[in-house]
Amino acid sequence: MTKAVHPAEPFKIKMVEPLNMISEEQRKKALQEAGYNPFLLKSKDVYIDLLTDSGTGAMSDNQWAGIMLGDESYAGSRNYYNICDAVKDIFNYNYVVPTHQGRGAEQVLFPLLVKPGQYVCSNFHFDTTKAHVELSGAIAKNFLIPQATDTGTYYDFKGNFNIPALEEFIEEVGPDNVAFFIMTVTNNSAGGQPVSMANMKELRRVADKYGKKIVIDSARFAENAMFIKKREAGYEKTSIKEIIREMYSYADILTMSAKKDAIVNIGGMIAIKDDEEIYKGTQARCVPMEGFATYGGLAGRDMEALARGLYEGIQEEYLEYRLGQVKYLGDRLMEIGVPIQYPTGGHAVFVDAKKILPHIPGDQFPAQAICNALYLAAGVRAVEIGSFLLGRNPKTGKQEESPMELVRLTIPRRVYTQSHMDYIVEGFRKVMEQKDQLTGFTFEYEPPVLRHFLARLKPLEK
Ligand code: P61
Repeated sequence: MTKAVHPAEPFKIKMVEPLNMISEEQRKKALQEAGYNPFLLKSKDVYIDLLTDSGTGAMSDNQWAGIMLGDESYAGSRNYYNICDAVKDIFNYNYVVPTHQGRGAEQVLFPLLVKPGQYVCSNFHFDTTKAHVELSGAIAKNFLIPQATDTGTYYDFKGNFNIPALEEFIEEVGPDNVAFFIMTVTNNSAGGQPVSMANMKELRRVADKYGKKIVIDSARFAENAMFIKKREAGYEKTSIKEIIREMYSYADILTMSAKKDAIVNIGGMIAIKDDEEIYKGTQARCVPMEGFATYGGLAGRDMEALARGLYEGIQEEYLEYRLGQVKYLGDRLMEIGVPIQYPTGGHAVFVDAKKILPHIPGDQFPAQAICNALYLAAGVRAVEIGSFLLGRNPKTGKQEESPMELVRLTIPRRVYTQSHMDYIVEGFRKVMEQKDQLTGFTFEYEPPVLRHFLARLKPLEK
């Protein structure tokens, strides 16, 4: 194993936000009051916040300057056209409908693409995506590759769509029962793992064979492009923008939570390559749900920050630092014996809780047990990506079996430094010392949809 190296930041810090550390006694109380669910903690009680990389990034001086140029016209704001220009330039897509965030794009778009009872097929639906597929009356089906769940073994593109399994499934249920394909880049639930260009091309072949559309769930499109540049033969010298243009040439539509790779605190969009009918449909649905079709729930100033963020998020120097910081944390955790999804993904280190706590079964949420222990030990807030997040089968009400039980240490963009990463590692060292004493959790309150946001838990006896 090579020694972990933290990359130098390609920026300097002009504004700071103080952090607060409460005592261990106070953390115990805070966690109890939060029903052992880190989503219900108050952020003032968190020292380092790794809950998500969504909307938590630091905007640049250039983006803040753009905020002052917000055109708050109800219709036809110039900032909307700046997004359209950026999207045309970066993705080569012709039509844009802004939305307040990623799930806004999903709720506007999906009902236009499905008939009730059809399947939507993905390399992996993130939870809001799955929820909106189901709300539109369809069934979400995931096609991970086997390497994705073998956390300890290196594979370049663990995020790939399992194409042979997809084709077999289509033949089995019949093409008419499949609505469309959604490719998530990077594959968040598999560990922020990238999808290769070859895999995208292959999905296009299958889509053409059956006459299906491809949507790219684009939250982390730039990180995915950087992985292609670093790992896929033939792309070493290709610019990130050219890689992105090729990725999107194989798809038809994108939905985006711009709160990730476009480095804004709020925002999202649907963009469409050239299908005017779908564009008109999304515009019409956007109006009652998100807002007029040239602002979609965003202020003009938010749209300007987004247009500028799209360019900042694809800078190669920045992406080198970004992936390097996440790798540093992963390497350091491995040095102290923490099993992780290897190699590290783009936005987070995913710790394999199944391996650390083999005594806690999936339906008692082992990864949640580690999140809670980490908060108590160090004031670090992580998030469970496993059975707790996955939820129940909507038909049978049974807990779905999660292929992995992961603790996600999600790194906000341009926010934390090497010392913070080192501090997180020390927190984990403490958790590893107590691992055999940790117990599972059960529900005290379980909401019917996207339960993990608001659920309350209680610890089980040993
Ligand atoms: C995240 F705990 N992700 O990873 P919106 N697609 C993809 C996402 O990662 C994603 C969305 C669509 C979040 C925020 C989050 O249960 C949770 O802008 C690949 O959040 O609406 C969001 O984009 C939706 C965290 C979402 C959660 C749901 O942290």
